[in-house]
Amino acid sequence: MKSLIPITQSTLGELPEEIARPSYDRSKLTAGIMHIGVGGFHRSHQAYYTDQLLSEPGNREWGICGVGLRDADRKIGDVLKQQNYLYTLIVKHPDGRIENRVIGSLIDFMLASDDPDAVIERMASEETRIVSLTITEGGYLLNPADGEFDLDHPDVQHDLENPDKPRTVFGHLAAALQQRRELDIPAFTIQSCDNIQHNGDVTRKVLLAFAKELDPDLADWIEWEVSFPNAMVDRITPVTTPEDIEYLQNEFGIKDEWPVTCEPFCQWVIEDDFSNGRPVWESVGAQFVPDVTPYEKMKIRLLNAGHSVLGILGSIDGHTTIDGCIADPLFATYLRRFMDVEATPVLDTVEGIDLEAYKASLIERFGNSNIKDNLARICLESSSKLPKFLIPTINENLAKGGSTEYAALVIAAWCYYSDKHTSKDGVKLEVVDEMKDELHAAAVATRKDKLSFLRVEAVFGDLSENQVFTDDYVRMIDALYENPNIARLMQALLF
Ligand code: CS2
Repeated sequence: MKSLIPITQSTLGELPEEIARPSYDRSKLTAGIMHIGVGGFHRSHQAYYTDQLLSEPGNREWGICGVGLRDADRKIGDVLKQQNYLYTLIVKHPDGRIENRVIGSLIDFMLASDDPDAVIERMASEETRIVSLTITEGGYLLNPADGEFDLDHPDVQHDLENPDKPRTVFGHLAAALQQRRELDIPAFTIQSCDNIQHNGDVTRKVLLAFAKELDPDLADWIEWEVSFPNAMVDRITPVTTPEDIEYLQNEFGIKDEWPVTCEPFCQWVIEDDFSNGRPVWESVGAQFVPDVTPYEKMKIRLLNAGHSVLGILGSIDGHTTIDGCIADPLFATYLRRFMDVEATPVLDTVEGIDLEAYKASLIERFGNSNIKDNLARICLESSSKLPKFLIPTINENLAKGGSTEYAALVIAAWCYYSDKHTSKDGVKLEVVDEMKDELHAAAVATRKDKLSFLRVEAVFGDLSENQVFTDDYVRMIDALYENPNIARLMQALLF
């Protein structure tokens, strides 16, 4: 058998012709960007845009140094290092066409749990001009009930007591900014790439809350000197599977231990507010706008919430992927109805944005049968996602007398899911959620108190006190616990 070509800088020239690869000299790049949270999404999105930009003349200062904060990131760091930080982006079109491209914008990786000092020092260095983040919705340590930073979180307390040996993102950012301030080095921009409305504003609020506790002068300096541009980010990126690795081996004889697969669609809408320069990402398709609010709200309330609707209902029905749900007319119709009747009426209409076309394009993207986006990924950490994606739509509809029953069924189904950890047919569902135990206990208690799940205030706020909502919800809980045939309940709402 022919031996496989490992992906490394020195073997790029041996790759089959149809694999695109960096045309630029990577040895000349410097890392103007440090990125915390190098998962699939960062690699299919920001690193992809940046790779395209580096293919244009100039821009050499905008390479990316990845940062992992947790010991669990060690493995990815080792794989990346062994591949000289190169990896293959496998873009799968709905018609079956596949484009493969080796991405070269990542040029280094540091593991903070090994040596936080080195990470802080590099962040504090003049070369670093942007620190970007994909730390997931839960990574901002917000208390969903009041939206404030959770200063009592054990890791935050640790960082306040040991500012030189931080564990959290915010501890690292504050320590690095403190050094810059002392050395009179201009602040870097902090650029959130997470699915949170006003992700920049949220990051600012959280970092300031942390810094105020640490050193009020530093907090003042951050307030003046650091920019936190809001942004909407979008590209569906399923979890990498062994099949993705085998595909590259079998089709091209390439050994890439951590490729990433994604859809062709890609969007990045950013507020142009950078304190220390920025890449001209607009020359490779990003949009810079004065106010990103309508874009991010539209995306989070339709795409991300739509994913959660399918993820939770679909898992109970026995579906396993998003495209599998969309191929089922009941699920496709339900999703569209939720979007039209509940999500859209509480979105602002914005000139230049055609919501009808956007919704239609989402159904098409979700239906891409070459993207096997597992419902398990979608349901991961639902307790951090639903307060951002779905619950605001419910609250806003309740405030103006709008419909909430399509969403109520999702919450009732989530209670059932958290209680049983199985589909309607008893097939096990793996639950990965920081609040798994609490949600399970609250869901189990439904037998005694039908609102017990809704009373998890950290997720639902005061939703359990709204009778319009609870009437629907209790009706659905009764029906589900009597017979978990979710399709029947979806049908009853639709027709
Ligand atoms: C998904 C997102 O995490 C989720 O539940 O909705 O990861 C989604 O695929 C991306 O935001 C697409 O841009």
